[in-house]
Amino acid sequence: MRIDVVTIFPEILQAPLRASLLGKGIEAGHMEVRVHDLRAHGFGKHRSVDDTPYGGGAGMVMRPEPLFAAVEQIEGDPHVVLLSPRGARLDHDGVVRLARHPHLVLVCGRYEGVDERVSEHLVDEEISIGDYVLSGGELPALVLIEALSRYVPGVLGNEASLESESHAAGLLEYPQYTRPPEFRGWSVPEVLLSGDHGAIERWRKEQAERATRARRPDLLP
Ligand code: JBZ
Repeated sequence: MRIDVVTIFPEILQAPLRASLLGKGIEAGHMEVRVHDLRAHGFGKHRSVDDTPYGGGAGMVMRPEPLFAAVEQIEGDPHVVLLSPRGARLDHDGVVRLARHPHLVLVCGRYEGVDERVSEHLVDEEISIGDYVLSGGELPALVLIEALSRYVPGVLGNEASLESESHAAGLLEYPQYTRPPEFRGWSVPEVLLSGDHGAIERWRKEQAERATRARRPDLLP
């Protein structure tokens, strides 16, 4: 899978893309991520990429020309995604669907938004990671890249652990414990120390259903 990111803040993306499992997957060549500085296509001494909104109003709007130039200089036939608060909310099914595209371009919005001609004629779809206010699409792009990386063979490392995870299975995870068996008087549930794998499996299923009912009833069938 190949991902190109277009942003005025490449430095927000760089360190997270090098770290952790994701960084290793990229380093190993399972996934290719390139970050493009939108200001390379900006106007004037300050390489400006924004301007005041027609019709008036507060804030600035991203001009179309730098965004079209940045995306159109990327070779291939990518699926172009704009990270935007006006986008469809990202969920597990959305990640799986986007992961089927071999080549994505992620365009990070900034300022008060992007010129509507970008949405209409450059971008294939708009995605939001959730209903809270952010300053730009860079962190959402990272969230999407990490979520996508789990569906790229080789990046996760442990393919078997994918399917059992929450959201993939439609339930929250059961509670996990590790050593010590007692901490400040709080004990690990006896069944987990019993060695009875059937009983452990039943307990975990029951706990996953209980947690989902209490915390995320919207996930239940
Ligand atoms: C996003 C103007 O740039 C923005 C601002 C907020 C924002 C995004 C881009 S993407 N929020 C989200 O995923 O919710």
